[in-house]
Parts: sequence; structure tokens; C-alpha cells
Amino acid sequence: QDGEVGKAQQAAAAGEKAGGQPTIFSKIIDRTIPATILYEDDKCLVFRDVAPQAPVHFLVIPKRPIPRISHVVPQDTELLGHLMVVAARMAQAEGLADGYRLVINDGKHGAQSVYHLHLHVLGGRQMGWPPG
Ligand code: DGP
Repeated sequence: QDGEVGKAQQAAAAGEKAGGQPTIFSKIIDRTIPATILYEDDKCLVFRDVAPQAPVHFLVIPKRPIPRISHVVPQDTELLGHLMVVAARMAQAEGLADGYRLVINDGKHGAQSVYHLHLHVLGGRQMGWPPG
């Protein structure tokens, strides 16, 4: 597999082996590597995607490194709700009044490439359906 899906599949294989090791997103949280940060609070961080797939494309991540959505437990309910509320507020702040897409990729088939849970918020253009 070439391209993004191929990369995601390789990352999935590596992610399974690494078993919850810190990812590049931990380094963004602790400012070891730079990112364009849009919002931060005690539970989450919002920053622009380095490879935007739409005119507006940012990520909402929990500071606690949950590896993937399929690993969440009932105790994560409040945190997950918080991420959704922040995503919606930030979409409004970014001017996405005509709508937007929220995406969570999970695992190999979901083409997840970074094993630190993140919500993608994409907007500023017409989206298609179904996604690829
Ligand atoms: P996913 O395929 O759902 O795991 O998406 C991971 C996203 O993370 C992808 O859209 C590119 C983005 N990304 C990867 N590395 C970095 C980075 O170092 N900085 C930023 N800002 N985004 C990154």
C-alpha cells in the first residue's frame, strides 16, 4: 500500500508493538516540538494538523495519552465529552459556520497513524461522502 493508508498501516503495526509508548503528540503537549496551538486547558490541547486536508484542519487531543478510541473505558466518558465540546467551540472560533467534519481514525482499517487519541476537525470546503 502506498501513500497515507500505507503509512497508517505501518504505524498501526509499530503502534501495536510499542503498546502505548509516548508519541509525537506527547512532545507537542510538553513543547519539545513546535506546533501551532489554538487552545489549551488542563485536559486537552488543540493544534493545527501539519498536513492539512482542508482549508481548516486541526486536532483535539487529550493530554492523557489514550492510544485509540477503541481503548476507551466508561471512566473516559467525561473527558471524551469535553473533547467534543471543545472541538465544536473551536470550529465556531475558526469560522466554520457552514459546517465541518469530525473524524476519529482507529487502528489499521481506520488508517490511524499516531497512537494518541485525536479528533480531526476539517472544514472550509465541501466534504464528500462516503470518506475513502
Ligand atoms: P491519524 O491518521 O488519524 O492518526 O492522523 C494523524 C494526524 O496527525 C495526521 O493528519 C498528521 C498529523 N500529524 C502527524 N505528526 C504531526 C506533527 O508532528 N505535528 C502536527 N501538527 N500534526 C502532526
